[in-house]
Amino acid sequence: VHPPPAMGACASADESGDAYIVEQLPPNQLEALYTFKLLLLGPGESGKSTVLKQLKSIYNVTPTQGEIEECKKALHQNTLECMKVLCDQAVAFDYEIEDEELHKTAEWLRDEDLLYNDALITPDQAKAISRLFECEAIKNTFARRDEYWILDAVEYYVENVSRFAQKDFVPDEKDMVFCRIRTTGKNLETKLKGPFPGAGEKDEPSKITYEVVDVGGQRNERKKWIRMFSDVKAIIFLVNLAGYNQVLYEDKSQNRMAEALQVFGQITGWRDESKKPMAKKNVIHGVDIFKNVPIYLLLNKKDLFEVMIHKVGLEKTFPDYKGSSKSDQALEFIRQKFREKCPPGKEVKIYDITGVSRFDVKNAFREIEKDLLKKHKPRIKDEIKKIISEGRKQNGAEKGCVVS
Ligand SMILES: Nc1nc2c(ncn2[C@@H]2O[C@H](COP(=O)(O)OP(=O)(O)O)[C@@H](O)[C@H]2O)c(=O)[nH]1
Ligand SMILES: [Mg+2]
Repeated sequence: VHPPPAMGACASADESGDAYIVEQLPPNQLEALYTFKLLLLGPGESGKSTVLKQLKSIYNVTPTQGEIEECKKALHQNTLECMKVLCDQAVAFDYEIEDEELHKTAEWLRDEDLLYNDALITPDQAKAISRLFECEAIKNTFARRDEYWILDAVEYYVENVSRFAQKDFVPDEKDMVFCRIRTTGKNLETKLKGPFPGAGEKDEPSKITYEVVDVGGQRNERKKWIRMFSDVKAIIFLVNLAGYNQVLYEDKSQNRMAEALQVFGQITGWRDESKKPMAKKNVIHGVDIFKNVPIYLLLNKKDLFEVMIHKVGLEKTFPDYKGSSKSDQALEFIRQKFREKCPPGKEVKIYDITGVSRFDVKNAFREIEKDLLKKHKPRIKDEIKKIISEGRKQNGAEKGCVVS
């Protein structure tokens, strides 16, 4: 519903008349046209929630008291969970913890109920955890982290555990980024509003809005993705680069990058032509809805990847890799693997980032924004024209003048 254009508008059906009427569009209507619903997709732990946290910080959405409290609890739980995994795994690897005190700490951490009672770590427990992390058995276990599942931020949690355990501890921005809360159940839609990029033309609003949907990534959450598909203006697909050397949380026998490639192929609508009848069954129904939706691929956790690639070659997961252990060569190989999971004609823009770095997320998002505007502008301009012409007709009818 638009206000009637100002007097004389029905006489000026030329370009300048359009611009004139555009200025009469209420700002909220123009802003609504420049509202983009973005879907964050990717397997569990690829970094969707981390990227969203960074975007919130970039768009000055301050965390609520509830979120800060939730983060505090999560940091304690994350630390305990990591330590529990390490202690269990040390036993599985037959690494003996000789020191009696440390052994006791390890037994406490291995208790099945540890993660169910939401207990916060005390300062004494924090000290014990730090000591335990430094002992031979746990060090050796940690060195073999590619053989079992563990959260990626282990070191951050252990390094900061004594701070977390302080009575008056309040998580800072970095803690907020590093805490890991599994996204389950409801999908989290976040509104981000910022200044419109660039100089701003007559038919552009002063603000641009993003509605970012962060969905659960684990296998059991993926069925819900399909319901989020309507009205999506872009998909941001996250992949954990370090996943070439890691296994899944929900299936310890599955390599994380293999899983990411498969899910990515489902989203782009790629079909394995060599297995036509089979492939159809495996495809999430409805991905064709994404045919015209731009997909941006964020290869995340570059920090971990760059360290890892010097220790474990890409050929471990991709026997066809013939390149060196240089990270840019390996990275290009991975990019190519993902490009190959796009159906012919589907272009995907790829950025590699360290999601825990605000700077990286900001830069990548600026590029995405630029591209998104370029892609959607023709459609938005058409919609504006439609609104104007309807406004004219309405105005003409009201005034009794005929507009061609
Ligand atoms: N080292 C490192 N850790 C990251 C990066 N991005 C995310 N993480 C960690 O990976 C874990 C999973 O991230 P999260 O955003 O919750 O993944 P989601 O399941 O896709 O939402 C968290 O512990 C993050 O702190 C990164 O770029 N580097
Ligand atoms: Mg999440």
